[in-house]
Order: sequence, then C-alpha cells, then structure tokens
Amino acid sequence: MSKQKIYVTRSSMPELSEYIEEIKDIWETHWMTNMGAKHEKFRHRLQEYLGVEHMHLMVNGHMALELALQALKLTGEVITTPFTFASTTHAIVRNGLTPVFCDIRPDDYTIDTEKLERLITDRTSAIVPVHVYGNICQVEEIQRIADKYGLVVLYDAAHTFGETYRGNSVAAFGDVSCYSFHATKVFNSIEGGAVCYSDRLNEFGLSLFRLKNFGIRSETEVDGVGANAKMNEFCAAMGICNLRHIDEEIAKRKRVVDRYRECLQDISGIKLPVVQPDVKYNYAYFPVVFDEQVLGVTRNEIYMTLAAHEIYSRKYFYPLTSQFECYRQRFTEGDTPVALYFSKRVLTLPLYADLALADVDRICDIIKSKLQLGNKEG
Ligand code: T4K
Repeated sequence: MSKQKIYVTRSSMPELSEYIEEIKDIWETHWMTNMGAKHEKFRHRLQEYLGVEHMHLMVNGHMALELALQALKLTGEVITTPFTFASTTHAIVRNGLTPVFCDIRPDDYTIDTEKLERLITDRTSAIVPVHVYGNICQVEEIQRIADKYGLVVLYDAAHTFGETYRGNSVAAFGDVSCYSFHATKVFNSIEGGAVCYSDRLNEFGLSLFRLKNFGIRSETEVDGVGANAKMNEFCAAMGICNLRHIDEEIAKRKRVVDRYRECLQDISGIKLPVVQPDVKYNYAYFPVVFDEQVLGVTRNEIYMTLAAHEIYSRKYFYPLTSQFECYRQRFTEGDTPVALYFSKRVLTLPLYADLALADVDRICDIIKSKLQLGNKEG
C-alpha cells in the first residue's frame, strides 16, 4: 500500500528499454511523422487486434471525432448526449452542426433510445452516441432508428478500446467509431486516436485521410479544408509497445474493479457500475453514484474527503457539456433530467493496472468511514 498521492488514473508505459528499442531505427531513417513506417506498423497491428478492416490513425481522439464528422459532410442537427467529455460536443459544434441533447439511460448512462426518436426533425443528419465509461450503447435499436430515418451513426468509442459486444468488435456498429489513445486511457499512444469505418462508406476513407493532412491530394492539389491530425512516429512507437501488453493491463484492471465491487457492494445509496450482458469489458472507469438522500453525505463531500487523503477521484462527467459556459445560453439542463441527476452524483474512483489492492481497500475504507459504516480511517 502506498501513501503517495493517488490520481484517478496513471498512464501505462512499457519498460524504457522496450521503447528505446522500438524508436532506435528512427535515428537511421530520420523519418519522424507523415505516415511513416511506425505509423503503418501500428495501424496494421491495431486493425488486427481490434478486428477492423478500415482504420485511419489520428493525432488524438478529438481530431478523430472532428474530422470524421467533417468527412461525413453532415448538415443541420446531430443528436447526442451531454453526459460526456467536452470533446464530443465540441467536435459537433466546431463542424458548424447543432447538437440536440438526448437524455441518458439510468442504468448504463448511454443514450436513451426511448427518448431519441422524438428529437428527430427534418434537419437531423446523424446520431452521435457515446459508449460512456465503456458501456455499450443500445446498438441494435440505434441502428433501427437510423435506418428508419436515413441517419448516419457515429459512435464516440473513446472509452471502449478492445471491447467486444456479442463477440463483435465495438467498431463493427454504426457507420463510424472513434477511439482515443490518450495517456489516460486503457490503451495509449501518448496522444492518439483512430477512426474506424464501415465499408458502406465509399468516399469517406479517402476524404478523411486527406483531411488529416491539410486536405492535400497531391503536391500541387488541395481539395479539402483540412487540418493537421497526423500521428507521429514516436506516438506510433509507444502504441506498438503498449499493444504488446494490453491483455495483461486489462486483466490487472479487472482485479482492481473486482476488489472495488467486493468492498462497496450492498451499500444502500451507492450505485456501482452496471454489468451489461454480452460485453467483454476493458475496465476503463469505475463510476460510483452517491445518493445523498439515502447516505446523508454528498458526492462532493466524498470527493473532498478523498482529496484530504491525497486521493484524487474525478467527477467525470460533471458538469454536463450543455452546462458549459460556452453553451449555457443555448441549452436547458432540465431537458436531460437523468443526465443532470447522475452528473451531480457520480464520482469516478482511481483505476489503473498497477493500483495496489491495498490502496483500493484504503480508498473504500475512507469512503465507508465518511458514510459512518464502521471503518477506521476518517
Ligand atoms: N470522447 C470522450 C468520451 C472522451 O472521454 C475523450 C477524452 C475524448 C473524446 C477525446 O479524446 P482525446 O482527444 O483526449 O484523445 C482526460 C483526458 O485528457 C481525456 O483524454 C479524457 N477523454 C478525459 C475523460 O480525461 P482530464 O482533463 O481530466 O485529464 P488530466 O490531465 O486531469 O489527467 C487525469 C489524471 O490522469 C491525472 O490526474 C493523472 C493522470 N495522468 C494524466 C496525464 C496527462 C497520467 O497518469 N499521465 C498523463 O500523461 O482529461
């Protein structure tokens, strides 16, 4: 057990020697970016690991979302949820599209398909659901609705690295899925991301590939208003190394999650993450909901108590993106009451592969003690 500061997560890294070995040949080639050899090696290995046929690597998960939306050439309104990281909503707005916020399901916090259909108008062009915390959206129902109204489905799959649903890669659902390989994720390439897409989309892949490189078609032709969203060779090399250890990392995260469940189960007023049937999880987050009516203690008090012990949990995802200062004038938080309820009560507890089980016990003891459930630490 450490008495060091504990953050909500800690980046997984390979042995330094392994990384040095992987980047050595960059000193021979002097090729550091612009879709070099590491980039291609990483892409092929990832495609194999994730079981996806079409993929482009990106500089980060946000640019994956933003450029994928641009390449889809969407217009008008996009239905999404506000219970997510800033990136999802920003990517929509930065494309000149209007986010229309749908509420979330109380069990797994994904988009509520029972409330989705009534938000569709003749301006709706797409649905952007989030597999939040690695919980899988109701993919079949979303597809049924999308097919009925001719809408594109782009999943924010930032939290789902390596997950499968009914034996299929999560990226197999919808038209496009965007991953994040940020340092804080289950799997990282320092910064990074990927767009996976269905072979139903004809021009999309080429258009996306160009958009991530300034819209360049050839040395003398530029046919798109692109950005620079290329993954560099050092990030790709980190991804290659981390991919070698990912199964072990996920197994270690599972041990931590199992211990949390054991320690916090059956406490009235505490809601632990749901276990969805048919999902192979990656154990990305451990969101716990504290009901102050039952517990007599608020989520914020738990957060502060942990912080006083130098344990830094996070309020992912509070506030709702619809409550951000830059959006507040445009949206009414009361439109998504379930999302509002959970954003005020959820706390994501520290979770990473090397978090000691004794530290999990200590975190739980501190929480229980605050709830006056008879533990020693105060
Ligand atoms: N869509 C969704 C649903 C997302 O959650 C995200 C990102 C995106 C899209 C966009 O993907 P990217 O463009 O980021 O690839 C963090 C991450 O920066 C962000 O990637 C993530 N979601 C979000 C949920 O969490 P912050 O601002 O909370 O991170 P920060 O810097 O406070 O770090 C949290 C903790 O992680 C630190 O306390 C310690 C640890 N840490 C952090 C860094 C940067 C490390 O151990 N190593 C590190 O290098 O946003």
